Amino acid sequence: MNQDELKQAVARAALDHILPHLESDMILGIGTGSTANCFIDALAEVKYRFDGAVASSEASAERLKSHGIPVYDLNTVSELRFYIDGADEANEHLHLIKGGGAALTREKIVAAVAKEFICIADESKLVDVLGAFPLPVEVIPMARSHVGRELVKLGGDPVYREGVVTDNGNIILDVWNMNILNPVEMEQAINQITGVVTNGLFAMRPANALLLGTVGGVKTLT
Ligand code: ABF
Repeated sequence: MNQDELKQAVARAALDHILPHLESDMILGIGTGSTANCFIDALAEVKYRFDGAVASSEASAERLKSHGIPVYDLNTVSELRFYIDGADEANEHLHLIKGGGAALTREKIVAAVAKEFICIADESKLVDVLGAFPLPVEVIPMARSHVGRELVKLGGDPVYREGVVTDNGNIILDVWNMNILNPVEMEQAINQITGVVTNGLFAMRPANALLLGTVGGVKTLT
């Protein structure tokens, strides 16, 4: 199986996971990225079995709409039973690094609302220690240099992601060389820096289930 096939397999497994719970008035939280795209395409097959979705990015909203799936503003929705999204790295505690696609803030908001966060990824994303993937941090543009200096004090090497403006009008710093042994503490420490909007560590609110596409089949970690 190649990586695309693993993504499709894991997307299909996530659909199987939620299928028995779908209800006609249910709204789903849907993430961003190539694995989430596989899930959106699979979800289209059962679009009459739920009401619609909240998307974590404009790109995913467009993809959902192209399949005829209604997209709602999160402020009009009181409950999300499921949030299905990918990740850039995951550990066995279901702590994640997300935000390679620059949608981390909206992803974190949707994850905060959702009852159950199902993370879908191919097995290459599972690591012992988070941080080989550069940690994305969304920053208010005028705070870029200040936040960069503070991230250096935390042990990282921040790099400005050139040419990228988030859906919220902010910039991204990618922090290299972080060996994240305590993800909850690191998430909190970065959040404390003035000018940081969000960081891509999902440890205070980890995934509830991690579905991993492997050559031997889909493995579920909870
Ligand atoms: C989003 O998409 C992100 O948080 C993460 O950056 C990325 C994973 O993308 P892919 O599924 O394409 O590897 O979920």
